[in-house]
Amino acid sequence: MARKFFVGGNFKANGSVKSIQAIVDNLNNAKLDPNTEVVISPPSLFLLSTAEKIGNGIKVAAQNVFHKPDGAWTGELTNKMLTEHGIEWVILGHSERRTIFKESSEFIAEKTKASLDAGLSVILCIGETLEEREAGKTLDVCCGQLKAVADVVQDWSKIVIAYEPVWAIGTGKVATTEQAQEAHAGIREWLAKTVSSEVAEATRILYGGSVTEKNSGELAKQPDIDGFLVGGASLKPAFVDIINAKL
Ligand code: G2H
Repeated sequence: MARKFFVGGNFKANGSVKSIQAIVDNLNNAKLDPNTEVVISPPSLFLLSTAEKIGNGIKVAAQNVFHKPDGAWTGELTNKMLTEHGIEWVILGHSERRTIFKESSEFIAEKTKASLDAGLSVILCIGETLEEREAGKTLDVCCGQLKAVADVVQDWSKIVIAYEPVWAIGTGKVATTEQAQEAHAGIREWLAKTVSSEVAEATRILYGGSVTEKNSGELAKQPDIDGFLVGGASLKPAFVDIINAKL
Protein backbone atom coordinates (compact mmCIF):
# COMPACT_ATOMS: atom_id res chain seq x y z
CA MET A 1 0.00 0.00 0.00
CA ALA A 2 1.23 3.49 -0.82
CA ARG A 3 2.53 5.47 2.12
CA LYS A 4 0.26 8.40 2.97
CA PHE A 5 2.05 11.75 2.72
CA PHE A 6 2.50 13.30 6.17
CA VAL A 7 3.25 16.88 7.21
CA GLY A 8 3.98 17.83 10.81
CA GLY A 9 4.23 21.37 12.15
CA ASN A 10 6.61 21.69 15.09
CA PHE A 11 6.02 25.11 16.65
CA LYS A 12 8.83 24.53 19.21
CA ALA A 13 8.67 27.16 22.01
CA ASN A 14 6.90 29.72 19.85
CA GLY A 15 3.43 31.18 19.96
CA SER A 16 0.91 33.08 22.02
CA VAL A 17 -2.84 32.61 22.48
CA LYS A 18 -3.34 35.07 19.64
CA SER A 19 -0.76 33.75 17.18
CA ILE A 20 -1.74 30.10 17.68
CA GLN A 21 -5.39 31.01 17.20
CA ALA A 22 -4.40 32.65 13.90
CA ILE A 23 -2.53 29.50 12.78
CA VAL A 24 -5.51 27.32 13.71
CA ASP A 25 -7.96 29.63 11.90
CA ASN A 26 -5.76 29.62 8.82
CA LEU A 27 -5.58 25.81 8.78
CA ASN A 28 -9.30 25.38 9.50
CA ASN A 29 -10.20 27.65 6.59
CA ALA A 30 -7.67 26.26 4.11
CA LYS A 31 -8.28 23.78 1.35
CA LEU A 32 -5.90 20.95 2.25
CA ASP A 33 -4.81 17.97 0.18
CA PRO A 34 -7.09 15.16 1.44
CA ASN A 35 -4.27 12.69 0.77
CA THR A 36 -1.95 14.33 3.28
CA GLU A 37 -2.05 13.57 7.00
CA VAL A 38 -1.39 16.70 9.06
CA VAL A 39 -0.28 16.95 12.69
CA ILE A 40 0.59 20.18 14.49
CA SER A 41 2.61 20.44 17.64
CA PRO A 42 2.20 23.57 19.75
CA PRO A 43 4.00 24.14 23.07
CA SER A 44 2.46 22.05 25.86
CA LEU A 45 0.59 25.02 27.35
CA PHE A 46 -1.50 25.16 24.16
CA LEU A 47 -2.09 21.44 23.53
CA LEU A 48 -5.66 21.24 24.84
CA SER A 49 -6.93 24.50 23.42
CA THR A 50 -5.41 23.63 20.03
CA ALA A 51 -6.93 20.14 20.07
CA GLU A 52 -10.33 21.66 20.88
CA LYS A 53 -10.22 24.22 18.08
CA ILE A 54 -8.45 22.47 15.23
CA GLY A 55 -10.53 20.84 12.51
CA ASN A 56 -9.96 19.82 8.90
CA GLY A 57 -8.85 16.33 10.03
CA ILE A 58 -5.71 17.74 11.67
CA LYS A 59 -4.31 16.05 14.79
CA VAL A 60 -2.21 17.46 17.60
CA ALA A 61 1.16 16.26 18.91
CA ALA A 62 3.06 16.97 22.11
CA GLN A 63 6.68 17.98 21.56
CA ASN A 64 7.94 15.66 24.27
CA VAL A 65 6.69 13.38 27.05
CA PHE A 66 8.12 11.54 30.07
CA HIS A 67 8.11 7.74 30.01
CA LYS A 68 6.95 7.04 33.59
CA PRO A 69 3.38 7.01 34.93
CA ASP A 70 1.94 10.09 36.67
CA GLY A 71 4.07 10.98 39.68
CA ALA A 72 6.76 13.22 41.12
CA TRP A 73 8.42 14.37 37.86
CA THR A 74 8.46 18.15 38.16
CA GLY A 75 8.11 19.86 34.81
CA GLU A 76 7.05 16.79 32.85
CA LEU A 77 3.92 15.55 31.07
CA THR A 78 2.98 11.87 31.10
CA ASN A 79 1.60 9.68 28.32
CA LYS A 80 -1.64 9.20 30.27
CA MET A 81 -2.21 12.96 30.39
CA LEU A 82 -1.93 13.06 26.62
CA THR A 83 -4.11 10.06 25.81
CA GLU A 84 -6.80 11.01 28.34
CA HIS A 85 -7.17 14.37 26.65
CA GLY A 86 -7.29 13.20 23.07
CA ILE A 87 -3.69 14.02 22.09
CA GLU A 88 -2.77 11.17 19.74
CA TRP A 89 0.80 12.03 18.74
CA VAL A 90 4.12 12.90 20.34
CA ILE A 91 7.43 14.07 18.84
CA LEU A 92 10.40 12.29 20.41
CA GLY A 93 14.14 12.57 19.92
CA HIS A 94 14.21 15.98 18.31
CA SER A 95 17.84 17.10 17.97
CA GLU A 96 17.11 19.99 20.32
CA ARG A 97 16.14 17.41 22.97
CA ARG A 98 19.19 15.30 22.17
CA THR A 99 21.64 18.20 22.22
CA ILE A 100 20.34 20.85 24.61
CA PHE A 101 18.63 18.48 27.06
CA LYS A 102 21.20 15.68 26.68
CA GLU A 103 18.68 12.97 25.88
CA SER A 104 20.48 9.79 24.81
CA SER A 105 19.28 7.42 22.09
CA GLU A 106 18.53 4.82 24.79
CA PHE A 107 16.40 7.28 26.77
CA ILE A 108 14.53 8.29 23.61
CA ALA A 109 13.99 4.60 22.82
CA GLU A 110 12.60 4.04 26.30
CA LYS A 111 10.27 7.00 25.85
CA THR A 112 9.21 5.74 22.41
CA LYS A 113 8.30 2.36 23.86
CA ALA A 114 6.33 3.92 26.72
CA SER A 115 4.38 6.20 24.36
CA LEU A 116 3.56 3.34 21.97
CA ASP A 117 2.50 1.15 24.91
CA ALA A 118 0.16 3.96 26.00
CA GLY A 119 -1.42 4.03 22.53
CA LEU A 120 0.22 7.18 21.16
CA SER A 121 1.75 7.53 17.71
CA VAL A 122 5.34 8.77 17.64
CA ILE A 123 7.23 11.10 15.31
CA LEU A 124 10.74 9.82 15.99
CA CYS A 125 13.47 12.29 15.00
CA ILE A 126 16.96 11.27 13.98
CA GLY A 127 19.79 13.08 12.24
CA GLU A 128 23.51 13.76 12.05
CA THR A 129 25.59 16.84 12.83
CA LEU A 130 27.67 18.61 10.18
CA GLU A 131 30.84 17.11 11.63
CA GLU A 132 29.36 13.62 11.39
CA ARG A 133 28.20 14.20 7.80
CA GLU A 134 31.63 15.49 6.79
CA ALA A 135 33.21 12.41 8.38
CA GLY A 136 30.96 10.22 6.17
CA LYS A 137 29.01 8.96 9.20
CA THR A 138 25.47 10.12 8.28
CA LEU A 139 23.91 6.68 8.04
CA ASP A 140 25.92 5.20 10.93
CA VAL A 141 24.60 7.94 13.19
CA CYS A 142 20.98 7.80 11.97
CA CYS A 143 20.83 4.01 12.05
CA GLY A 144 22.49 3.93 15.47
CA GLN A 145 19.73 6.22 16.75
CA LEU A 146 17.15 3.89 15.17
CA LYS A 147 18.82 0.75 16.50
CA ALA A 148 18.27 1.90 20.08
CA VAL A 149 14.53 1.93 19.26
CA ALA A 150 14.61 -1.36 17.32
CA ASP A 151 16.18 -2.98 20.42
CA VAL A 152 13.07 -2.28 22.51
CA VAL A 153 10.19 -1.88 20.04
CA GLN A 154 8.70 -4.59 17.84
CA ASP A 155 5.66 -2.84 16.35
CA TRP A 156 6.62 0.06 14.06
CA SER A 157 3.12 0.69 12.71
CA LYS A 158 2.63 3.82 14.87
CA ILE A 159 6.07 5.30 14.26
CA VAL A 160 6.83 7.97 11.68
CA ILE A 161 10.56 8.68 11.30
CA ALA A 162 11.71 12.27 10.78
CA TYR A 163 15.19 12.58 9.27
CA GLU A 164 16.45 15.99 10.32
CA PRO A 165 20.09 16.74 9.60
CA VAL A 166 21.14 18.92 12.53
CA TRP A 167 23.07 21.29 10.25
CA ALA A 168 19.87 22.07 8.33
CA ILE A 169 17.66 22.84 11.33
CA GLY A 170 16.59 26.45 11.54
CA THR A 171 19.69 27.48 9.60
CA GLY A 172 18.10 28.09 6.21
CA LYS A 173 20.56 25.44 4.88
CA VAL A 174 18.22 22.81 3.50
CA ALA A 175 19.70 19.48 2.43
CA THR A 176 19.68 19.16 -1.35
CA THR A 177 16.99 16.88 -2.73
CA GLU A 178 19.76 14.40 -3.60
CA GLN A 179 21.26 14.48 -0.08
CA ALA A 180 17.83 14.02 1.49
CA GLN A 181 16.76 11.24 -0.89
CA GLU A 182 20.07 9.42 -0.38
CA ALA A 183 19.73 9.50 3.41
CA HIS A 184 16.07 8.43 3.28
CA ALA A 185 16.87 5.52 0.96
CA GLY A 186 19.70 4.44 3.28
CA ILE A 187 17.42 4.58 6.32
CA ARG A 188 14.78 2.53 4.50
CA GLU A 189 17.39 -0.03 3.48
CA TRP A 190 18.53 -0.31 7.09
CA LEU A 191 14.93 -0.86 8.21
CA ALA A 192 14.55 -3.62 5.61
CA LYS A 193 17.72 -5.34 6.77
CA THR A 194 17.30 -4.87 10.49
CA VAL A 195 13.55 -4.84 11.12
CA SER A 196 11.69 -6.24 8.09
CA SER A 197 10.96 -5.46 4.47
CA GLU A 198 7.28 -4.86 5.39
CA VAL A 199 8.23 -2.23 7.99
CA ALA A 200 10.66 -0.61 5.53
CA GLU A 201 7.95 -0.42 2.88
CA ALA A 202 5.23 0.89 5.22
CA THR A 203 7.13 3.36 7.43
CA ARG A 204 6.91 7.03 6.52
CA ILE A 205 10.23 8.87 6.55
CA LEU A 206 9.82 12.65 6.76
CA TYR A 207 12.45 15.23 5.95
CA GLY A 208 12.95 18.10 8.39
CA GLY A 209 15.31 21.06 8.37
CA SER A 210 14.51 24.49 6.90
CA VAL A 211 11.60 23.20 4.81
CA THR A 212 9.66 26.03 3.18
CA GLU A 213 6.96 26.39 0.57
CA LYS A 214 9.80 27.05 -1.89
CA ASN A 215 11.75 23.80 -1.49
CA SER A 216 8.94 21.42 -0.46
CA GLY A 217 7.70 20.71 -4.00
CA GLU A 218 11.00 19.25 -5.23
CA LEU A 219 11.66 17.35 -2.02
CA ALA A 220 8.15 15.85 -2.12
CA LYS A 221 8.87 14.31 -5.53
CA GLN A 222 11.63 12.06 -4.16
CA PRO A 223 10.58 8.43 -3.89
CA ASP A 224 11.69 7.96 -0.28
CA ILE A 225 10.52 11.31 1.11
CA ASP A 226 7.07 10.73 2.58
CA GLY A 227 6.47 14.18 4.02
CA PHE A 228 8.00 16.84 6.23
CA LEU A 229 8.49 17.94 9.79
CA VAL A 230 8.37 21.71 9.54
CA GLY A 231 9.54 24.16 12.18
CA GLY A 232 9.74 27.88 11.42
CA ALA A 233 7.57 27.70 8.30
CA SER A 234 4.75 25.96 10.18
CA LEU A 235 4.12 29.25 12.01
CA LYS A 236 3.38 31.04 8.74
CA PRO A 237 0.36 30.96 6.41
CA ALA A 238 2.54 29.32 3.74
CA PHE A 239 2.48 26.14 5.86
CA VAL A 240 -0.64 25.34 3.82
CA ASP A 241 1.47 25.28 0.63
CA ILE A 242 3.85 22.78 2.25
CA ILE A 243 0.90 20.57 3.25
CA ASN A 244 -0.24 20.77 -0.38
CA ALA A 245 3.25 20.11 -1.79
CA LYS A 246 2.03 17.03 -3.68
CA LEU A 247 -0.84 18.82 -5.45
C1 G2H B 1 13.71 20.95 12.31
C2 G2H B 1 12.50 21.67 11.87
C3 G2H B 1 11.29 21.13 12.60
P1 G2H B 1 12.99 24.12 10.94
O1 G2H B 1 13.90 21.13 13.72
O2 G2H B 1 11.44 20.03 13.41
O3 G2H B 1 12.66 23.04 12.13
O4 G2H B 1 12.02 23.82 9.83
O5 G2H B 1 12.77 25.46 11.56
O6 G2H B 1 14.41 23.87 10.51
